[in-house]
Amino acid sequence: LQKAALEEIASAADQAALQALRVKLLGKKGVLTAQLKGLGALSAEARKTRGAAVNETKRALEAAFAARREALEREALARQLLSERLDVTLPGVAFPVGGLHLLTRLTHRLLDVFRSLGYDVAVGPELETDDYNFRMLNFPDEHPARDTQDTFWTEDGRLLRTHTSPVQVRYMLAHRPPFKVVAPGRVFRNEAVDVTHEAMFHQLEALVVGERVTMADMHGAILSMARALFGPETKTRLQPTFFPFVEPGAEFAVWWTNPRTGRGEWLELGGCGMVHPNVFKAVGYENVTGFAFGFGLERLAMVSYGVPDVRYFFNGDLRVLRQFRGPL
Ligand code: FA5
Repeated sequence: LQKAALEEIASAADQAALQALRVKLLGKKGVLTAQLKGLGALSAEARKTRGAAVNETKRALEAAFAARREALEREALARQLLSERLDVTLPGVAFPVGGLHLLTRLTHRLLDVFRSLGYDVAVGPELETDDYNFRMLNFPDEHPARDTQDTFWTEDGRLLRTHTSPVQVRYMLAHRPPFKVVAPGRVFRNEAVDVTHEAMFHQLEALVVGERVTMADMHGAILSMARALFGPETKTRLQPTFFPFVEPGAEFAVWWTNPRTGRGEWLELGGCGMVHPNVFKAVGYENVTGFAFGFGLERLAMVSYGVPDVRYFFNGDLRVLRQFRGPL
C-alpha cells in the first residue's frame, strides 16, 4: 500500500488531485483510517506491531503530501512569474501634457508685479447685481453710459458683470482704507464679436485708497507696472475720457517696443482716474482719496504675443493652444 500511495502522491497533477487523494487515503472513510479501525479486532500483541506500522505509514504519507503540496506551489509560482513577466526595456507610452493658458500665465505675471508693489489680490463674483456693477459706481438709472456696457441680464434681474469695477465696491465695503488692491477676472458684454471684441474677456482692476492719494500716485503705479512688463525705459500716457466712477477720468497707454516690428509705439490698455466722490459716498468712506484703473488682458496679450484675432483665445483650437503653451 505504502509504495503505491507514495507514488500516487508524488505524481498528483495539481492541488485538487492532491486533496482528493488525501481524502481517499487519510480521510474519515479513507484506507488508512479503515486500517486503524480494524486494529480493535486484533490481539493485544498484534495490535501493537500492526498499530505502529500503520502509524509509520500515516507519517510517511503526511510527509509526502506536504512535499508534493510545496512542489506544486513552487511550480505554480514559477508559471505565474513567467506569464506575468514585464519587458522593462520596452519604450514607454508618451502621455499628452497640458499647460496653462496664455491668459492665465499673463494674469499670474501681472499679479506677481502688483504683489511686489505691495498690492492685495481680490476676486468677486461673475454673476453680479445692478447695484455693484452700476448704481454704486455712480451710473445713474437709465443713464446712457450703461448702454456702452452691453449687459447680459438674467431672468431674475441680475447680470453678468460687464467689468471688474464692481470688485472695487465689494472690497471697499469689506475693508478700511488705506489699501492697495488688484482684482483680475472674467467679464461679459453682449456685443457683436469681431477681431478685437469678444463677448467674454478678462480685465485687471486696481484700486488704491488712502488719505492723500493723488493723480501723481496713479501715474506712478501705471508706470511701475508698465516698466515691470515692458522694461525700464517704458513711458506712459494719459488722455482725458469719461467713466462715471472716476473724476477726472483718462485712458492710459504705454510706450513699448513692438517685438514684431522692432519699433516703439503707444499701446492703449484701458481706463483710469481718481475715484469719484459719489463712489466713496456709496460705501460710506470719508476724508479719503483714491485712484483706480482697469484694462483688458486680451488686448495686452494680443499685442505682446502677436495674436491677430481675439477669438483665438477661447475657440479651443489646439494648434493655437499648443503654440502658446507654457509651463504649469
Ligand atoms: C472699463 O471697463 C472700466 N471699468 C475701466 C476702468 C476701471 C476705468 C477703473 C476707470 C477706472 P472699458 O469699457 O473701456 O472700461 O474697457 C476696458 C478695456 O477692456 C478696454 O480698453 C479693452 O482693452 C477691453 N475691452 C473692452 N471691450 C472688450 C471686448 N468686447 N473684447 C475684448 N476686450 C474688450
